[in-house]
Amino acid sequence: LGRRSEGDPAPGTLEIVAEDPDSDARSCRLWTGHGPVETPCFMPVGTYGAVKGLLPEELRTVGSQVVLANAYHLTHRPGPERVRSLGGIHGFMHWPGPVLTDSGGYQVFSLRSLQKIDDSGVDYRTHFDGSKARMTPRSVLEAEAAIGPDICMILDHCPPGDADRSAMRAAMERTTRWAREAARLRRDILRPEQLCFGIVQGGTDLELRREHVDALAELDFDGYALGGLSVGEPIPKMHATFAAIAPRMPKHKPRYVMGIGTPADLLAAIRSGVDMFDCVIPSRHARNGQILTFQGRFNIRNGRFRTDDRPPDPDCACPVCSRFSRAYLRHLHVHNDPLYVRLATIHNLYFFHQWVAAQRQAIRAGNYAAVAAALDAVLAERRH
Ligand code: PRF
Ligand code: ZN
Repeated sequence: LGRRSEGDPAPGTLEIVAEDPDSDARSCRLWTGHGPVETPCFMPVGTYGAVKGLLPEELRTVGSQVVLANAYHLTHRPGPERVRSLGGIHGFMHWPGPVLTDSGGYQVFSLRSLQKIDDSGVDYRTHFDGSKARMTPRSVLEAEAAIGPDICMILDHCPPGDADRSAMRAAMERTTRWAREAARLRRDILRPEQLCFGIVQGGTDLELRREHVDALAELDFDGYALGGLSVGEPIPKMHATFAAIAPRMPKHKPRYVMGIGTPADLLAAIRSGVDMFDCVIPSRHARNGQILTFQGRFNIRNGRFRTDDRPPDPDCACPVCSRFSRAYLRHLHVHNDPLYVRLATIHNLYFFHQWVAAQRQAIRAGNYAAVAAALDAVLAERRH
């Protein structure tokens, strides 16, 4: 893991391994500076350079290939130059595989932090101590150059899901101007093996989205993300946006939907030809007591688990389900033992990776229609 070998394709190379004949689903291999990524791929969230509570080898065990960190958080704590001097993000967190950093374009547009926005960047107040700061397309790339991820997201403007059309258009056009600036600067600022992805905005307005995909495609990024989804819009509209827009994104570049989603969202996105995802659901739900399984979701605090000696998910082969009972997890949770969070996070991440791996294998084996229908049935039977 994480080693580039002589003869590996150049970072940024996307091999399309298989395409499903009945949908837009596809399975690819993306080459990075720290080895290949098999897609579709779910990326756990490690905002500050750690997936809360887990060791790097535990991330491998649950099936993580790429870890997501956030350049915004790392810029404020402990600082990009500090990360650089401590071995870059890979050395700092001792994770040998690929890392992707988000730009923070999402965090600073939350109502609490946004101060002032113009065509060259955004003024905001940090959520750490309320101090003033400024983020520009250049400052984001400079932070990412120091932090050292394999995949760098550029600065974008993510408006709220209920913004009106003119606000959506303004955010989209500003994102395009920032993307032009990032495209112009990236070769001077990033290392050659660092990939740089553009971010498509436009809400659930398909006309805006199409226009934005076409505008960003001209800038020849190494991959393209759909941002601005799962920000309060109705779920069917989000799924319709995947279906209409993902197939229109450059075919020979990776496609990434940011901050998505539930198992149902992942199924809808994969069917539409999306390759990459990240979401806090498996790790955050774990901390809140929510266990995700192929039989649905439950809260481990429920008294009915007091005497339940079955594993969290009888169909799961993870290191938690092969050893521990629901009653034990509940006991740890009730007593606030930190082991509970570790066990629940390991299981939930394993489940998410299995949910995606089952689809990846099916696309490659040529039986995606059947497997996707079976997963649809799982979702219909029990609420996720
Ligand atoms: N932009 C960026 N990061 C993000 C988003 C976005 O729109 C989202 C929206 N779901 C999550 N993370 N830069
Ligand atoms: Zn399990």
